[in-house]
Amino acid sequence: MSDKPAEYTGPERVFSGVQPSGSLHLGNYLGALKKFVDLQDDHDCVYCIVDLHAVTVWQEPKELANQTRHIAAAFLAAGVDPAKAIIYPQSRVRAHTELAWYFNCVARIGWLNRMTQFKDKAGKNSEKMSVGLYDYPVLQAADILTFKATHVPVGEDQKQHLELSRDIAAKFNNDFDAPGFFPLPEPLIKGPGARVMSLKDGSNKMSKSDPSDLSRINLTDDADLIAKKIRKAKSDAGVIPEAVEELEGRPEVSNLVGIYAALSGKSDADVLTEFAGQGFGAFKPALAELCVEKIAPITQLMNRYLSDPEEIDRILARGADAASEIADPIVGDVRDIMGFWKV
Ligand code: AQP
Repeated sequence: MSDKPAEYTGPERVFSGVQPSGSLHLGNYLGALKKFVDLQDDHDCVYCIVDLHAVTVWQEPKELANQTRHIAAAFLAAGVDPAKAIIYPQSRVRAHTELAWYFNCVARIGWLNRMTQFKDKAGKNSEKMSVGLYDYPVLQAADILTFKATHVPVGEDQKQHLELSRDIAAKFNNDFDAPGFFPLPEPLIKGPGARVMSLKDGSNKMSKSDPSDLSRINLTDDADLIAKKIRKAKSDAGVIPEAVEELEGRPEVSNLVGIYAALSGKSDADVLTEFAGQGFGAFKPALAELCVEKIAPITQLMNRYLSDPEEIDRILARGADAASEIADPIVGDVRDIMGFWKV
């Protein structure tokens, strides 16, 4: 019998990432950023701007560094505090790509073939997509496990990728007789805002890459634009129902109620009690007002941070050093476990 512990017994750590692939929207804020802030006081947190993931689709080289600063500004404006959490760009920490290669040799092609996000993003053009887009979930597993992160706050759309990270961790531990070396990371998905849907189609998630800007509320939108987008959001001819069960079959209404609930910190049921029987002519202005109240201070702060890019760069460089200090020894241990030559 092995004397190694069968399960991971190391410290807990939180890791998550956001791509610098466009302006952040309300879904990114509620599904990720807001959770990042809630966790930073009593957890060891690492928050990464995943620029290596962003380049799985074309990114304009002249824009990429600024997009990274933009996401850093959004983190800071949303309340992520670099004194409490590590914030850094993924491309500055080499451990991500090195571990991703080792994991490429652990993960099975059949596992990746089942990933629905690749199918959604590639559509009928999968043959023309980059190999990186296909391999994205393996890099994501490396992102998480290069810190031995135990908890990953993400939106609902990332659930399947997190399951793959767990499978890769378990197979690595098993194949290399290293029980408990990697933790099996737990997704932190539950809670309001885990799945914010498009304002134009309640069956699609709100997304940066949706061609219609009216489908999302960007963290950079001003009050007038937010009000316009909510006014034009798809709803239906009915009124706000009394009970949560009555939202069934009304995806757009359910989404608007969910957004109100997530932003106000109330439950869906409480929002329904407040607005039951009212039409969208009354509900939408209330929702627009709440959105502006919550988003405008973040936008203002983001602009303030963006006016001092050198300060953002200092924060990111310090974060990258701190991240490497944790990640490099873990990847060094992986090399030893796999038996690579060393002097
Ligand atoms: N609609 C959403 N509701 C809740 N959470 C969401 N997230 C994304 N969309 C929603 C969460 O935001 C975090 C960062 O996401 P990302 O930028 O790394 O990539 P993504 O999930 O691919 O976001 P987008 O907007 O859909 O980008 P594109 O269009 O480029 O693919 C993640 O935790 C994600 O779950």
